[in-house]
Amino acid sequence: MKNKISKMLQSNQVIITFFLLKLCIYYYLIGGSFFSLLYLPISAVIIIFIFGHLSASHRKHRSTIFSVCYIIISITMFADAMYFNYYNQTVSIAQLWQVKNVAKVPESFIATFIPSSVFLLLDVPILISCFRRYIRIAERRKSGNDENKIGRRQRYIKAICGISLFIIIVYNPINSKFIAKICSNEFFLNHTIDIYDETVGRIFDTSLDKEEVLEMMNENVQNETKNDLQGIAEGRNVIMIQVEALQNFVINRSYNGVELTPNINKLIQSDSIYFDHFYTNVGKGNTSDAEFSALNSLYPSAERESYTLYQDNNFSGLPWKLTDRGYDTFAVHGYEKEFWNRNEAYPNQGIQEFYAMEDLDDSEIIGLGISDMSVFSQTVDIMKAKTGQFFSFVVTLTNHHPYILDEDKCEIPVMYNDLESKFASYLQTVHYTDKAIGQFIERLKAEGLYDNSIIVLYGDHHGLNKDMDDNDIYMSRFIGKEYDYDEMMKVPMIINIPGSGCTRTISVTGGQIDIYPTVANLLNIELDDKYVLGQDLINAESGFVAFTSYMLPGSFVTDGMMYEMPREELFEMGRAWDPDTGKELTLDDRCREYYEKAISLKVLSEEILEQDLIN
Ligand code: GP9
Ligand code: MN
Repeated sequence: MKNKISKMLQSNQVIITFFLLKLCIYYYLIGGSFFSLLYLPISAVIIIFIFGHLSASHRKHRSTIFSVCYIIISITMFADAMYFNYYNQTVSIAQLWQVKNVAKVPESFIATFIPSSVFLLLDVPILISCFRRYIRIAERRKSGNDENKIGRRQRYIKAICGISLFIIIVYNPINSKFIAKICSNEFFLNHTIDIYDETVGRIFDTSLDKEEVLEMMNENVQNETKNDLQGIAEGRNVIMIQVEALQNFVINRSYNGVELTPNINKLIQSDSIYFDHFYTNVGKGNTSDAEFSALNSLYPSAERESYTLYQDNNFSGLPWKLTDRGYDTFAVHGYEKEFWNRNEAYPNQGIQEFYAMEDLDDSEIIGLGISDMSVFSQTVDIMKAKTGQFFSFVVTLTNHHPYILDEDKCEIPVMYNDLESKFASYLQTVHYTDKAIGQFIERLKAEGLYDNSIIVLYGDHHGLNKDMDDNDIYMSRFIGKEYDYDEMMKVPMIINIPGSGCTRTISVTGGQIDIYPTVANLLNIELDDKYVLGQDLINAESGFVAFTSYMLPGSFVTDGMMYEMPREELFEMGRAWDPDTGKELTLDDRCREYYEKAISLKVLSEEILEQDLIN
């Protein structure tokens, strides 16, 4: 028996079977579709080709070379599976930086982990030892017979042919959409292209010239001519609150008889403009990208956090405009200064002071950092010390994945069906954050800081990923329709102007990209900068938001239509639907135009940032 097993482990069939099994698991974990059936044999051929070449070679260190290759392949597959679970995309070498950030949020990392992805690593020691045995036996068989010249030549010819074919496919000289689709999905082709793009490709990147950028701006950015509510809040303090993972579905809703966000709801009811078709447009820098977009009206990079990529760029967004008008500008966040590179990025964003965990009283910690209640209370103390007008930017944290809250603070009675779910934990932390916001507003009133301010409050991104933690099941039950991107990407935006008598709901489509121009109109700030990609939503007749993360570039939402770009990156294979009713829409010319606009806006923002065009 022992002998049999040992023999089996020395055969190349076993090694190949392991390869195939691993590929099946891999393609399943990265959203296996009908097309995976096509990618799988291609990956199998490539992996068998590498294995075959190495085993036939007479190189001294071939076992070591194979081991290193196989470890790299396996780790990349594992990273892809994890990353796909969160972002709906495979990983790029541009995101190697994320390892550092992930290490700082271990609870979120563990909560994102899919147990079956372990299978992508488990076979590594077995397979490496199989390969070593296989080589040893093969060597013994040859016993001293050096590879002859013909054999070697044949092996080299095969290798050259294989590599050439691979390069031709990657290069795709006939520009075939079918090949392009394979290249963006098949493991080896996808990662080779990514490595090329991020290294050599960057050197040869041809950028648009300034005139072309401006022309694209004219074609793709809406220009409003009306001036409703212009200057209604001129000269007031600006209190901007970016709420961690606040989704729109909790607004004006009760759960098991308890109002989820009573304080935000109360705020909406008087002197507030509530934007109920408002979406997150973050890139890979999540929270920090929501900040970046809201402050500058630019789309963040689709690759990594813009706060690092463009930390030294020139900006002229909202904090700068207010600085020019004599405001004190400061940000408060209950986590480490250097997370998302905020400490380096804020000065060029026009934020003069940054109060982070290191500067604040950190005696009350919940989850990742200082509790929202404590952060808000300390923010009021900072405001009180200001003698002139201020712009305060508070970024909350308690409602952060995986939504951990001490039992004595959990006030939502969870129904039997939702027990132990991430959905229920989320409701608890949302309710807590809402309470903290309520206390903050009361405190502002008590300190005489409320009446002469405007409050801009919005969510940064989703809290419940539709593809994780069975969120789709719990959410679909709660919202009474299929939990799709239209609800996942929707966050609330509220602008409260105390004493204005202005209470309304605006349903035109908008996103974080529109915050700066919308607030600028209320404060009577002229948008003299050329590079503003959003629009004032109060005076807008229609709206548009492009997505780059969670939904692939090319995806968008506009009034009455949402479109999801498929992984195959072919417009025709995407899907469009009415974000309100869920009704499927045809992929007509209008939809294609919007898809092209979404791509143009992404390119435009990249050009503005890469070329540092803002003065
Ligand atoms: C940490 C906070 C959370 O500083 O911004 O970031 P997120 O994980 O949501 O991007
Ligand atoms: Mn966040």
